[in-house]
Order: sequence, then structure tokens, then C-alpha cells
Amino acid sequence: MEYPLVWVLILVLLNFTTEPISNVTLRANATDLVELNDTAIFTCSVSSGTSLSYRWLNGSSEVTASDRVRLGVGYNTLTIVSVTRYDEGPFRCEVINGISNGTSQPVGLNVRYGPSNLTMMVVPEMTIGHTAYKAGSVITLSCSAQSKPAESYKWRFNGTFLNEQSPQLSLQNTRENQTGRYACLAYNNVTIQFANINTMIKIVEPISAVSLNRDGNLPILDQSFTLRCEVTGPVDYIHWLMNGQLISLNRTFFSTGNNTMVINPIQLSDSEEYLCEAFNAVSNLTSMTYKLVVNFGPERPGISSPDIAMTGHIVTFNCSASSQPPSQFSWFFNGSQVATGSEYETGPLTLASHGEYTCVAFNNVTVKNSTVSRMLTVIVPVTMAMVKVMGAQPVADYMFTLTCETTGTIYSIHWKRNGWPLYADNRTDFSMNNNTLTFNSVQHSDNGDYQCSAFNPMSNMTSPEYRLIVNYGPERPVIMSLDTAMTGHIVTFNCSASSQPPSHFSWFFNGSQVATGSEYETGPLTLASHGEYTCVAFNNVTCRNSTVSKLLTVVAPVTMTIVKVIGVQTILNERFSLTCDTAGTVYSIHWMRNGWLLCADNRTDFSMNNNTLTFNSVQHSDNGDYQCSASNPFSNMTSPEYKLIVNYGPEMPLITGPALGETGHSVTFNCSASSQPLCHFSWFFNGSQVATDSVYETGPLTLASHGEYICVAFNNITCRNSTVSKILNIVGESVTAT
Ligand SMILES: *C1O[C@H](CO)[C@@H](O)[C@H](O)[C@H]1NC(C)=O
Ligand SMILES: *[C@@H]1O[C@H](CO)[C@@H](O)[C@H](O)[C@H]1NC(C)=O
Ligand SMILES: *[C@@H]1O[C@H](CO)[C@@H](O)[C@H](O)[C@H]1NC(C)=O
Ligand SMILES: *[C@@H]1O[C@H](CO)[C@@H](O)[C@H](O)[C@H]1NC(C)=O
Ligand SMILES: *[C@@H]1O[C@H](CO)[C@@H](O)[C@H](O)[C@H]1NC(C)=O
Ligand SMILES: *[C@@H]1O[C@H](CO)[C@@H](O)[C@H](O)[C@H]1NC(C)=O
Ligand SMILES: *[C@@H]1O[C@H](CO)[C@@H](O)[C@H](O)[C@H]1NC(C)=O
Ligand SMILES: *[C@@H]1O[C@H](CO)[C@@H](O)[C@H](O)[C@H]1NC(C)=O
Ligand SMILES: *[C@@H]1O[C@H](CO)[C@@H](O)[C@H](O)[C@H]1NC(C)=O
Ligand SMILES: *[C@@H]1O[C@H](CO)[C@@H](O)[C@H](O)[C@H]1NC(C)=O
Ligand SMILES: *[C@@H]1O[C@H](CO)[C@@H](O)[C@H](O)[C@H]1NC(C)=O
Ligand SMILES: CC(=O)N[C@H]1CO[C@H](CO)[C@@H](O)[C@@H]1O
Repeated sequence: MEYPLVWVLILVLLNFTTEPISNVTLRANATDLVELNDTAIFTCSVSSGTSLSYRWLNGSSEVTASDRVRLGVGYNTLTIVSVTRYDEGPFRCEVINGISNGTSQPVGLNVRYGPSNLTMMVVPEMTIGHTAYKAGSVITLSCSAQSKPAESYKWRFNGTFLNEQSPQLSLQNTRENQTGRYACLAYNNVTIQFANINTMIKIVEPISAVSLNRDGNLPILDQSFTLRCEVTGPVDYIHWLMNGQLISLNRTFFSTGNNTMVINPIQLSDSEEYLCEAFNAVSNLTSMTYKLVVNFGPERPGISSPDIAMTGHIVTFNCSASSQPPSQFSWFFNGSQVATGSEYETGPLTLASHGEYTCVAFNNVTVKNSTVSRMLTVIVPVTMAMVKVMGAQPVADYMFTLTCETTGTIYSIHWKRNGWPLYADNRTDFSMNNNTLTFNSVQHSDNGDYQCSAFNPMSNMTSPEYRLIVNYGPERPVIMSLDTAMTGHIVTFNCSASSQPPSHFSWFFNGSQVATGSEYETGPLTLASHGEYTCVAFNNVTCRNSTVSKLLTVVAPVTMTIVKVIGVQTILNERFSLTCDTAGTVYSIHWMRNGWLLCADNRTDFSMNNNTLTFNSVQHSDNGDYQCSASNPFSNMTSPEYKLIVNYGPEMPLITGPALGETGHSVTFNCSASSQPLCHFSWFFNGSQVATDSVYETGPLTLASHGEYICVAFNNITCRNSTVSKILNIVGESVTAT
């Protein structure tokens, strides 16, 4: 923009006669101005000079015309309408002509303005998210404005002027009642301009204390429980925490306002650590932990103790129950309270201590109680066990009972035999609480050493051994002796019997007692000693006796034997008997024939104690030499031989002799017959005996001699006869045979 001015100067140089410029003077018609209200007018003048051209400078910058800046005609005036604070200059005017130039003294303007751009600064600054100041803070409000001359200030709080007139208002030790609208008023007494600005300051007391407490009753299971968060200071809201976790309220955990939280119904699982945290605009504060313990019970009370104890001992009962707080316990026995406290120690027990012990658990918070009982069985220790016989001594086949005598409380009794446990079988009964062992029918096999052991749960004792020996008998009495003895000898009888204890023996003969003791010795025997000897065995425990007898046969020696015929003669086919005549005691008689022992057959009978030999029908074949032999156990004797010849006949009579005789001649007939002894013959002819001999000799034959000749044979022993006949024919000289 230098060209226009250059051109002006050139024109001046070309068109005017020039004078040097001197004494360039700048004037303003006023320098103390009010911004925007006033117009500044500068006039530039020279003392001498022609062909002048002007240039205006604001500081070092050339002033150019604008809507507010006007250059007068000839440019020697400068008008600034509605001066601003930026128009203070210093202004100079520069005058040039072709030969010289000149510059005025600078002239400045004093433009007064403001207050404008009033701002207020609050220290400390409110950070984002915060809306209030904590009570007690120092808050400084500082106002500043652009103003010339300097502005003066006034402060108002909620419209009320404060005394403060500095640009700063310092709020010391702030209180909540200082919350309100703060305004600062800036005033320029030259421009007579005001400016104000305000801000809202909120001061909140910090929360100074928070405590969490129960409100009302202690927490009891299933009931309603209220926690109260006591806050000192203004509170905007409260957070509830369980174990550090924020609780989102629901139907069970709910708030009724006024800083309470209700838990209804409360559960055991709600026994946790609770906190409340109170918030306001300037602070938050957390309570101490409230350790919530839900009270309940007493539930499931229980007694721990032995079930059983011995007299003299001390038992400790312990009662417990699920309970919060722990229950208080009382103990009752037989309807009276005997102790308090969870533990109850009995004194030394007696049998009277037996019974039911009751513990009452009481929870003084829930105000409930619960009862449990326990039975204590008191027993007396087993101090004695002894096997004893009850009733009679053991006798075989009888009932026998052992008893176990004990002292103390007996729960069970066990029996042992020879160290082995004994079990009941169908013969052995254990009865009366096992303290008797009963043998329904005691046997030898039951012998042994018996012990009983008595038990109770706390003690036991085993008896000394009792030796059972079953008494029995006498049984199977036996006499040992000779069966037979000879006269003059002495016999010893020995009696024995199976018996426990050993039997006593007595001896009887012929109805009289003859001895006592197991052995009996006879005197020298006579035949009168023959007979039955009886031994009576007596067991004085079983009170039984047993008798055995023995026949003693006393024999006299055999001194004579002889075979004799009894009765009639020996006749064939007839009955015939021989007898054996003896002296002495004969046990047996044997018959011999021809030295051979004879055995009975269907024909031969031996009878009369064998001393007769009977032939039912004696035969020839029975002929022989017979002996009898008599014997007893000690002697024998054989008889002399007896010759038996059987008599018989006559049999088969036979006539020998001719059948034909000549007259005048004699004929001899011979009659014979089988017979023993020899028989006698008689001859008969024509009804008359004609001869008595076996031989018959007719006289001289005649015709009359013709006929039947009869021979009669007669045995005078058998008294039988037998007849035979023969016809004799008689011929003359000439004989005609028939
Ligand atoms: C300056 O000039 C203006 C305009 O010509 C005039 O109104 C004003 O009164 C003058 N001021 C003084 C102090 O002369
Ligand atoms: C500025 O001008 C206004 C009106 O235009 C007037 O009221 C006011 O008083 C003036 N201020 C001063 C300081 O003269
Ligand atoms: C300059 O001019 C002013 C007024 O125009 C005058 O008062 C002053 O005496 C002059 N100075 C000189 C040296 O001429
Ligand atoms: C003003 O005059 C001085 C000497 O008197 C000269 O040196 C200077 O260059 C001149 N300035 C102008 C802008 O002509
Ligand atoms: C604010 O309260 C304090 C006491 O706390 C009192 O001294 C003061 O005058 C109160 N200020 C106002 C403005 O009410
Ligand atoms: C100031 O004004 C605020 C907001 O209008 C109000 O809350 C507060 O109570 C007032 N304070 C006083 C002291 O009047
Ligand atoms: C303006 O106020 C200042 C101080 O604040 C004072 O010295 C001066 O005299 C005042 N001027 C007027 C015109 O009131
Ligand atoms: C209620 O809230 C409590 C605590 O957060 C929680 O333990 C419980 O289960 C909730 N109950 C229901 C019904 O949601
Ligand atoms: C809690 O607030 C309820 C109303 O919301 C009121 O009825 C009750 O009295 C208050 N309880 C206490 C202890 O202030
Ligand atoms: C609680 O206050 C502490 C300072 O006391 C602050 O650090 C913390 O952020 C605050 N907590 C919340 C949730 O406002
Ligand atoms: C409950 O019993 C305990 C212990 O005996 C006692 O300290 C407490 O004071 C009792 N509480 C009540 C409510 O009786
Ligand atoms: C220095 C400063 O901030 N000046 C400002 C004053 O206010 C006006 C308008 O209100 C602004 O334009 C300025 O920049």
C-alpha cells in the first residue's frame, strides 16, 4: 500500500513550489476517552512547508481508513469513531514534501473501558462428577474482568451483599449453610459499567460416622431381623454389603427407608459379615463389620455318656445341642435337678444311680428349650463265680443241676467243659438266666471239669473248675468164679460191677447173707454147697443195687459105671433099653458101640439124662458091645462092655425033606428057622403034635401018611412062633408023580 502515498508525494513535488517542512505538530482534541462512546480527532499541522503530504502512523504501522477510521480532506486530520481500547496509539503523523519531511511527536489516547469479560474462578475447582464442596474446605472465589481504570468489586450471597470488596472472596471453614449462589459485581466508575457473574456453591458436611447395628430383636432363625445403618451427617444413599459384596435387595432383603435393611425370614445362611456404606456428595463412609450370627435352637440335643457303668465309678454326661448362642443346660434325675452346665459328673455310682438322666437345653435368646434323656445302667462288678451242685449229686440218667453262684450284676453266664464252650443240646438245658446248667439225664459222657464264666459289660469272672463225675451203677454186676467144683474143694467168688462210686458187695446163699466184700470164699464144698450164690452190689450214692447170681455146681467124682438092661429081653423090632448105672455126679453119659461113639438116630433114643439108651425097635444091626461113659467136669468112667444080641424069630421056617414018600419007607423032615436064641420046633400032622425037635422022622409011611406036615418053630424068648408045612404024597411001588 506504499504506492498511493508515493504517488501523492510525486504529485506534490511536481505540482507545487516547495517549502521545507518544519515543526510538524500533532494534536488530539481529547485523549481521555471512553471506549465506544468517544471519537478521537487528531489534527496534524506544520509551521512551514508546502506541497505537504501526510502519513499517519499507529505505532510503526501506517493507519489506513476504514469505517471507523476516517482521514480528513488533505489527510491532515484523523478521526477514530467509537474508540476502542486498542486505539491507544501512540499516533504520529508524518509530513513529506519534495524537499523535506517531518514527523510529529507521538500522541497516545487513554481509552477507558470495561469491565468486560468478567470471569469467576473458584479454587479449588470442582472436578467433574462432583457437585459440592466438603464442609470446612477453604473456597476462594476470584473474579477478574477487563477494565480501565481498574474495576471495583462487590459480592453477594443469595442476593445479599457481603462486605468483601476485593476481587477475591475467600470462604474459610465453610459450613453447609453457606451453600447458595455467590455473585461478584465488577464496576468501572469511569465507564460507569457494571458486570456480574455468579456461581452456585454447594457445601455438604462430610459423613463423619457410620455404624451398623441391629434394630430391635436379635436375629432368630425364621424371624424378621432389622439392621440399622446409623449415619452422622447428611446421607444421600446407603449401600448394603454382605461379605464385601453389594446386596441387591429383594423380597427377603429389603429396605423400609430410614437406613434400615430387613431380612425376613432370616436363615442360617445369612450368618455373614455385613457392612453399610453411606454416601453423600462429598464423602462416603463404611461402617464397621456387623458379624451377623443367626440364633437358633436348641436343636437335636444329644447326650454323650456311657450306657453302662459299674458301681463306685463316676460317669460324666455331656449334653450338647445345636444352638446359637450355646444353650444352657440343666440335668434332671428322678424328677429333681441335679446339675447345671453341659457336663454332669455323677458321684460314685450306686445301684440307685440307675435310671434316666435328662438334659434340658435352653437357649435364652430364642427362649426355646429342648430335652433329651439317656438311660444309665448301673451294674455291680462281678466279684465271684463258683460252680455248685444244686440238689442231688450227679447220678447217671437222672436230672442233675449245676448252678453258677455269682455276685455282681450278671448279664450272661457261659459254661465250659474241659475248657471248651458248652452249648445246649436236647439233653442239656441251660435255664434260669443261664446260671444253672441242667442235665436232664446226666451221662458218663458229661464227666469233665466244668467252669462257669459270669459276664457283665464291664467285668467278668471265671469260676474254679468243678469236676463232674457222674455216679452210676451198679451196672452189669458180674461174678467171677468157677462154675463147677468138686466136693472138698474151696471156691472163691469175685463180684464186680460198673459203679461210681465203687459198690459195696454182699453175698447170699440159700437166702442167707454169707459174706460182705467183693470176694467170697466158700469153705470146703459139700454137695450141699451146690446152688445159687447171689452177689448184691450196692452203690450208696445212687442208692441202687444190682444183683447177680451164679450157680455153683458141686460135683462128686464119678466112681462107678455099668451098663444094665432095663426090663425085658432084647427082641427084634421091639423096644429095648439099656441103662448106665453110675455113682458120683454125672454130667453126661456117652454111649459107645464097639468102641465107637453112638449118636442118636430116629430109631435110637437117648433119654433120662442120657443114662438110658432106648432102641425103639431093636435090630440085628444093633448087635454089638455097648459101653457107657459117665463124666463130670472133673472125672469120668467107662463101663465094662455089654454084649447085645438081639433075639428074634423064628423067621423063614423051612422044611427040608422029600415031597413024595413010598409007603413003608420012612421020611425025615428037617425044620429050620432063623431065630435067636435057637427056637424049639414041634411037628403036627393031622392036628396032632407028632414031634418036638427040628428033625422029624416019620415012621414007615402008609397011605395015611399022606397029608400036610406042619412044623411050628417057637422062640421062647421072643415068644413068637412060626409055622411051615409040607405036603407029603405017598406012592406005592409005582409012584405017579403029581
Ligand atoms: C473536539 O472536537 C469535537 C468535534 O469537532 C467537539 O465536538 C469537541 O467538543 C471537541 N472537544 C474538545 C475538548 O475540544
Ligand atoms: C456514553 O454514551 C452514552 C449514550 O450514547 C451515554 O449515555 C453515556 O453517558 C456515555 N458515557 C460517558 C462516560 O459519557
Ligand atoms: C511551532 O509552531 C507552533 C504552533 O504552531 C508554535 O507555537 C511554535 O513556536 C513553533 N516553533 C518554532 C520553532 O517555530
Ligand atoms: C527527510 O529529510 C531527510 C534530510 O533532511 C532525509 O534524509 C530523508 O530521506 C527524508 N525522508 C523522506 C521520506 O524523504
Ligand atoms: C451458618 O451457621 C453458623 C453456625 O453453624 C452460624 O454461625 C452462621 O451465622 C450461619 N450463617 C448463615 C449465613 O446463616
Ligand atoms: C441461598 O440460596 C440457596 C438456593 O436458592 C438456598 O438453598 C439457601 O438456603 C440459601 N441460603 C441462605 C442462607 O439463605
Ligand atoms: C473513580 O474511582 C477511583 C478509585 O476507585 C477514584 O480514585 C476516582 O476518583 C473515581 N473517579 C470518579 C470520577 O468518581
Ligand atoms: C436376596 O438377596 C440376598 C442377599 O443378596 C440373597 O442372599 C438372597 O438369596 C436373595 N433372595 C432372593 C429371593 O432373591
Ligand atoms: C422409618 O420410616 C418409616 C416410614 O418410612 C416410619 O414410619 C418409621 O417410623 C421410621 N422408623 C424410624 C425408627 O425412624
Ligand atoms: C469414597 O471416598 C473415598 C475417599 O474418602 C474415595 O476415594 C472413594 O472413591 C469413594 N467411593 C465412592 C464409591 O465414591
Ligand atoms: C443369656 O445367657 C448368657 C450366658 O449365661 C448371658 O450372658 C446373657 O446375658 C443371657 N441373655 C439373656 C438375654 O438373658
Ligand atoms: C481478552 C478477551 O477475552 N477479550 C474478549 C472479551 O469479550 C469479547 C466479546 O465478549 C471478545 O470478543 C474478546 O475476545
